[in-house]
Amino acid sequence: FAAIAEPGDLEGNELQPPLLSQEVWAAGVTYYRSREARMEESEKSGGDVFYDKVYDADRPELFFKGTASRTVGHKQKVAIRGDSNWNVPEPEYTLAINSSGKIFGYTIGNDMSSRDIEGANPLYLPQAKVYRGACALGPALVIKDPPSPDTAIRLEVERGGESVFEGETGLMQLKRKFEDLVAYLFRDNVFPNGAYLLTGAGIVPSGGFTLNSGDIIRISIDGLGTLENEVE
Ligand code: DO4
Ligand code: MG
Repeated sequence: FAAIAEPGDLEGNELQPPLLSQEVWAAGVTYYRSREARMEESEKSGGDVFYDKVYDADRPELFFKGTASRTVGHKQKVAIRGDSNWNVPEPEYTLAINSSGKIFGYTIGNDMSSRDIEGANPLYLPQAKVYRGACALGPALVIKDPPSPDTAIRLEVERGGESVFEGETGLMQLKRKFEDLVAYLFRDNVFPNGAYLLTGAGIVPSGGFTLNSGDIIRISIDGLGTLENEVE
């Protein structure tokens, strides 16, 4: 993998994820759009109230997302679960954190999610989120100053040469501070090899959209480049 100051030239090539033995974690419902989408998908199961509450709570939602064996890099294939019919990519600004809890770099994360599984019951969240090929990181670990609030995050899904989904958000919409998310993650916990933390999705495609095999997902973030993955 690559650890660089400026992404760019590397993006034409397939790359390993910038990950060895770190755990990958993710924050949830950190943008209003995610709160809205999760409340809709879980209304029937009665789970909507939990998403509403966590959006305003002091304690954020943090969940385990994966390990190197479940994570792919730039131009490698992400997967959708065989037992799910509603799958979306989630474009997330991602923090590289050392074993002392210091943020030292940034990358792009794709928090692939099976929305019918998480919507059926919030207790199914680990199954909706953690499976082989559920996470993509890259194209590179970028060592740089913290991003400015006007940083844009863009998602595009291409199918058969045509764009079938496009969305844009920005770090300005992120409700929580990076440092607060990291402080909660490290509370009474240990990460001897450091960790990655995806900071949540501000773009969630609406109900009618699901990924298909062969779709190309592109996530572009100012200063971090473009992470591209085909769906297996
Ligand atoms: O609680 C469900 C998942 C939330 C999430 O992954 C996000 O908001 O990005
Ligand atoms: Mg997410």
